[in-house]
Amino acid sequence: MTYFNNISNIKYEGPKSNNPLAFKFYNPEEKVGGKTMEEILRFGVAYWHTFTEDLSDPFGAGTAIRPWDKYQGMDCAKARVEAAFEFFEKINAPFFAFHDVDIAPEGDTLAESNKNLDTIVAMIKEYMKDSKTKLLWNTVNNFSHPRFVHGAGSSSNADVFAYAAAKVKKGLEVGKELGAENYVFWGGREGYETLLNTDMKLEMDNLGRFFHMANDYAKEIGFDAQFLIEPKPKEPTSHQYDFDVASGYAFLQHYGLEDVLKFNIEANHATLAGHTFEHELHYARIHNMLGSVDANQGHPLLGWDTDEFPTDLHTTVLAMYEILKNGGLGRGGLNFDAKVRRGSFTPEDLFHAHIAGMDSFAVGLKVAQRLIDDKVLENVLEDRYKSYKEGIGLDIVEGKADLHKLEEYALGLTEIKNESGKLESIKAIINQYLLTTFAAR
Ligand code: XUL
Ligand code: CO
Repeated sequence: MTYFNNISNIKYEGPKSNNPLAFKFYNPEEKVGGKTMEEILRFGVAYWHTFTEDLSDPFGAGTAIRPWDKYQGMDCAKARVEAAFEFFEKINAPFFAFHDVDIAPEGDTLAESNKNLDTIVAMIKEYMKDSKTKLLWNTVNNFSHPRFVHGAGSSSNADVFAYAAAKVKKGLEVGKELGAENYVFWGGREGYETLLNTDMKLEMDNLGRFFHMANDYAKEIGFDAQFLIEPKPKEPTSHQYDFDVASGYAFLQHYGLEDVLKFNIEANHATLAGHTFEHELHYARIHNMLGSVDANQGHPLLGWDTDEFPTDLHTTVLAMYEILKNGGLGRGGLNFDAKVRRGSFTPEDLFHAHIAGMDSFAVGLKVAQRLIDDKVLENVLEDRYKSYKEGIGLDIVEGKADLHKLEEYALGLTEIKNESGKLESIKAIINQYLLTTFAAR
């Protein structure tokens, strides 16, 4: 059975193409800085937004027209797998990602849920044999069901902790079975609403224990995926324990987990935390903790996780700059944790959305590579911090200065001269690179 009958494989046609069902900038085979775009960008399709999401919002019912929705229960889950692999091939996706409940319905008991999962995982495994699309990561949904009302690994109820742990155990087995490159932990409800009824220390300690147990079990079964933690400051809880990369890193260090997990950084989570996407990528990169990316964007006027497909080119340039400076994403990728808008309800919109996102990151990649080749931002930093290359600055960075020495130096200063940070000039140069990279083509 096929589901996207009026759509053929999406091809690269170049910037002059008028075909909405073609890539204008993403040319998978094109080399940028020695590697193909496909190798660098490692795009992933998010199962939940593309095949499970019905596009409902708090004020209205779902609008999505999905040909597989004529089926129910396990039949629908099976139809989704067929549709997913047709979509992966047509959009030419190297990767996909899912939560347990995206691929198989939960049963009345854990054993029944696991049985449903086994059936669908076996089917996915069969489809993967004839597909180039690999599993970027899987995870388990330990936040939607009412049992997780007080959290999962940080729940006040030990039975829920146990249930959540059992779901992760199964998730790790599923990841191993399907050869997942990574395993993600997004702490959907790992936080709290109010300190009036919360033992924060116990909850955080338990969360630390939860990650160690998962790591021990992954080792036990020989599942060697990279573990990733995905920070988000709020939503659904008002205080999430992994607020952003900085607080997440402190948490990992405190619980001896800094060698166990890296970060899966989501653009919209970064902006919800009051950071830019590039801030979060940069913070992870300079600590060698950048693992993977959930590629989306928020709405500048809305204060919640709108999960839009990424189209802001300025942001994709700065994101790809960080990723290239990181030496790529390793086993990670750019997973479109993004959904079409409620008004974009046709199956075809799923293609338009992915094309827009893939093209936007392809532009970002090419512009960022040019910025790096021309050392544009490296020269800015070199010049701005030159005072640390000699004299008292060099003494400071080499640890040869103490407060006595610095006081003596400061007393001898007759004037302190600062130089311009040239911010407007730098922004104009980035615009120039953005506009000229494709101008001649
Ligand atoms: C929620 C979110 C999740 C994680 C996986 O904001 O980003 O979809 O990516 O659980
Ligand atoms: Co995400």
